[in-house]
Amino acid sequence: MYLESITTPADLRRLSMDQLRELAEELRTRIIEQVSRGGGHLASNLGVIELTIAFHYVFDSPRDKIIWDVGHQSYAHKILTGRAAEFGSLRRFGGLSGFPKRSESPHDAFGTGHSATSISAALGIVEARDLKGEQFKVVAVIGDGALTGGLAFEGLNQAGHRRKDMIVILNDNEMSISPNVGALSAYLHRVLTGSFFKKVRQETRAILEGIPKIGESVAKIAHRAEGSLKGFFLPGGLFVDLGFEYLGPIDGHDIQLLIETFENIKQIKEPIFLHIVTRKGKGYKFSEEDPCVFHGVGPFEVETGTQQSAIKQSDQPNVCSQSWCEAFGRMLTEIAAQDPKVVAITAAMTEGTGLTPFAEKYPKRFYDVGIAEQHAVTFAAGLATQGLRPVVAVYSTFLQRAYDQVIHDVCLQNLPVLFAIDRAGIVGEDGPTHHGVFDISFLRCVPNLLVMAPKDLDELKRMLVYALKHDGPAAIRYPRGKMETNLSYLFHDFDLKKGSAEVLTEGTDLAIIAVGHTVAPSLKAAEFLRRNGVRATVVNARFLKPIDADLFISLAEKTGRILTVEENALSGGFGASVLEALSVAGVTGVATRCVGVPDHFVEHGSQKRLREMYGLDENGIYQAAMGLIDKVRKA
Ligand SMILES: Cc1ncc(C[n+]2csc(CCOP(=O)(O)OP(=O)(O)O)c2C)c(N)n1
Repeated sequence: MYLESITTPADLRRLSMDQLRELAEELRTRIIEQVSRGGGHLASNLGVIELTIAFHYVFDSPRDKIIWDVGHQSYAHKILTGRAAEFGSLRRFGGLSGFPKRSESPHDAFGTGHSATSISAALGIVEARDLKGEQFKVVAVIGDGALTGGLAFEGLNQAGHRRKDMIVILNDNEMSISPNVGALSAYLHRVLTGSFFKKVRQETRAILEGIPKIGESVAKIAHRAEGSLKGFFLPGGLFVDLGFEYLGPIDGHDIQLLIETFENIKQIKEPIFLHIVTRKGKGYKFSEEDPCVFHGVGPFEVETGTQQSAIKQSDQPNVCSQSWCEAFGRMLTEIAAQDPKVVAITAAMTEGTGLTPFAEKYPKRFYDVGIAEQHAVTFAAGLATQGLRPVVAVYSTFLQRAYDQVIHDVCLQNLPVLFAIDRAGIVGEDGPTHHGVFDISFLRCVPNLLVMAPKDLDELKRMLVYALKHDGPAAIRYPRGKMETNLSYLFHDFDLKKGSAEVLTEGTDLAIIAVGHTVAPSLKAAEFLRRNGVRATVVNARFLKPIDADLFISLAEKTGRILTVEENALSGGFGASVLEALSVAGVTGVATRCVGVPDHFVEHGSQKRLREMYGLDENGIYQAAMGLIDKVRKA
């Protein structure tokens, strides 16, 4: 057992090569055990264990900096940098984050969670280092999936031009979450498989070994000549042309080779692009066989690879059997059968957004554009100009990437693009980089855009049909997970009318206006209130833009108390829009309270726990309502 003896990266240097290999296996076992208990990103972490050991063996973190792109593969890094004892708290509330986090450790040089940021961040650190006259190495580690993001190329573009001392390691496993797609991926594949490449490389070496040394080492001349030959003949030349010294591809599971390569490139003070090849899910049968399923997993049984979420739903009678995203994917596939103009777009999240059935049934009408949300949105705008009905299925947090495209390319031209915004609200263990708590605020100020939130799956279907007939852009937001309460017992007034809300229960003491899935806990809170003699009107907002201002104003006048509930930032959120409407209408003397996310980043933890913390569950809503009643009684 070597793991216990490693409290800082320097401890690695006391181990022999064989011991480092054993350590790699210990790390694998530790990570598999932990993820099997608490869920997390398994396959990506198993693929970079040797890379992580070699980095910390050769470089001197935290002086030297490693920037993990996305950061979902930083578990071994966390364990080797003094966090082994806390590793059991990974992704739990108050425990270690599942991503690098600057406040967690000086070894986490840059906070990540979204793709394609590593090269830009690394270059910023490099420029600051040089301006300040400091000496250290900076290494960005980026996957072939993350490299499909435009931001990565913006970083490469400037880094190659600046010709600074920095290292970019491409961790190429030919997988994004699902198999990587696009011309760049095909290009990297040619680099890996091209026997032509290997042959020319060997011949170049052989020729250049005969050239006498003139100042520069033969190896360096060979390397340069090889680079320029590559520019002529070989695919690896792309990175050379961008101003990098390209090295590789090398085996990313060979610790000795990695250590030797790192020792060598550490000496070079130019931009280096090192291409390593790894296997996603390496060392665990089930994740090697299905790295996509084991990319991000819930708890599972180590012996069989079976996930606990596969447990029968019938054990939980009040929970709908389908998650929001699965339901969305099924519904869109049904709608597409009626309307050939409907096309679907994802930015590398086919499975996550529930689009697998659509992709299987309509492969020609389905586009996985890579991790490229900005492109996805403008591409959709282009499709819409030609009379198609594009649906961009995207997580709320990743839509943040494409905000200008939403405004400038879609809404300004009033193009009928539908944004299916998944994981809206609190997402749980992935934490602050992934909570979708800003979309209402950043979308409701955009002209032409309709914004909707369904209270249940039936309404989701209605909204999809409605939005796909609407002559302009629309967004529908829905949460992560399954519906917690089955609302099918409710009467559904299914004629969606632009900007009109739905009154579910009537009472004269206060009005609770709830957004989307917060309708269910609001109805439960209203039941508790009734038991305490308080009669509440519960309204399903349905439209977050335009809102049903007339209804809300009349309820304010009738009840004198308005409570809004949303899983979004309170700043600029739905509640704020209701307060604006009351103010514009000159309604006075109304007690108001908005439940939502206050002005800070929500940490990681289970959805249940975080919802409790922010008063977004039935008890919290009940307490907020009682507070409003008491406040006015006392006043
Ligand atoms: C902007 C953005 N869009 C989507 C995601 C979701 N996501 C997380 S990891 C990942 C795939 C990353 O693939 P790669 O960089 O090759 O790393 P690997 O997991 O294969 O090691 C995606 C799409 C994200 N983190 N950020």
